[in-house]
Amino acid sequence: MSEKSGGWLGRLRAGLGKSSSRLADGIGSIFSERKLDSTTLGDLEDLLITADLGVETALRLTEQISGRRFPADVAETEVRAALASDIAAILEPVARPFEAMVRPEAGPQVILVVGVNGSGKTTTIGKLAQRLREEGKSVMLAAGDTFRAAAIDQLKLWGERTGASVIAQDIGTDPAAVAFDALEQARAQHIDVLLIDTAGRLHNKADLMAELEKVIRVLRKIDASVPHEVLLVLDATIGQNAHAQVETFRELVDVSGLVVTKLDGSARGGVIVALADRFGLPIYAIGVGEGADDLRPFTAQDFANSLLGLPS
Ligand SMILES: Nc1nc2c(ncn2[C@@H]2O[C@H](COP(=O)(O)OP(=O)(O)O)[C@@H](O)[C@H]2O)c(=O)[nH]1
Ligand SMILES: [Mg+2]
Repeated sequence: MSEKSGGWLGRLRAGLGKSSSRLADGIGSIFSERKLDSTTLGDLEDLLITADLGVETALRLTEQISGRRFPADVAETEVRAALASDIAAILEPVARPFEAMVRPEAGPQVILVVGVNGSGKTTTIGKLAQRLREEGKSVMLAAGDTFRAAAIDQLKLWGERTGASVIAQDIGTDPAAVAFDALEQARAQHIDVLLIDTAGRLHNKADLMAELEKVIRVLRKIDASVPHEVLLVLDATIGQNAHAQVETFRELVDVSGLVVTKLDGSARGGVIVALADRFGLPIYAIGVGEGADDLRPFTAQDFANSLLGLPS
């Protein structure tokens, strides 16, 4: 995969800039002039909460720092390094880079992609298609967001860009019909991976649930083992609201993993730590830009170091 200016770690760093400098500067000002004691530990906890790590996670991380029995005049860089390693330990179990399944003759691997409008579903599908194509897989995209014509066109464009075939019907078509048609064609054409786009109109939760349930139900008429993955795409810039989205979508569908997007922007990267700690869902990849190559595996120590402004 091509490395653009600074590489993905550079872009992740730049994206995490806000969260990262807030944390690094904050720790600097807490520990540079003052001793490590219950007051400074309280300040550290507040800082972690402000950086989107969540109350419970912030409390636990602070307790772990306290438990390390640092000398009272500990250097702030040592506190940062310790935090990075504690955060990496939280992230390690969920950092599971997405792997395509090997399914000879058994039909395509089916991946249903869900999330609210604007979270980055269609773009993530495009990026995944790009990656899978580079790995030599055949890929089909199903335009299951039939609510807006622009969404269908956007998916078609990703198909052209990546060499994935696209199954689309008219705007307003039942998404389940599109998904059914796509799976039949993917099987007939011996496609390796079928990625199914969906609409994310969360303001009508009952409708969305019915829509997603129907998509899954009709797909299972063809192959009872599908979908193999339900990817929930989350926009990192929404911060703590990501928790509510995970909870809501888990009520609607059996989410198997997360992709967190827009970590290149004015990101609020701390939220990933809170999500990992609270839900334990695998984080398959992160989005660090709008381009085809801007999907990256999520790696625990790199991410933790970036977040704390430390070199990797
Ligand atoms: N900067 C940045 N923009 C992204 C990323 N992922 C998606 N976007 C942009 O976010 C907007 C919404 O993405 P889209 O895929 O259409 O969201 P959907 O409604 O969930 O399908 C688009 O302008 C995308 O280019 C990312 O990782 N970084
Ligand atoms: Mg879309």
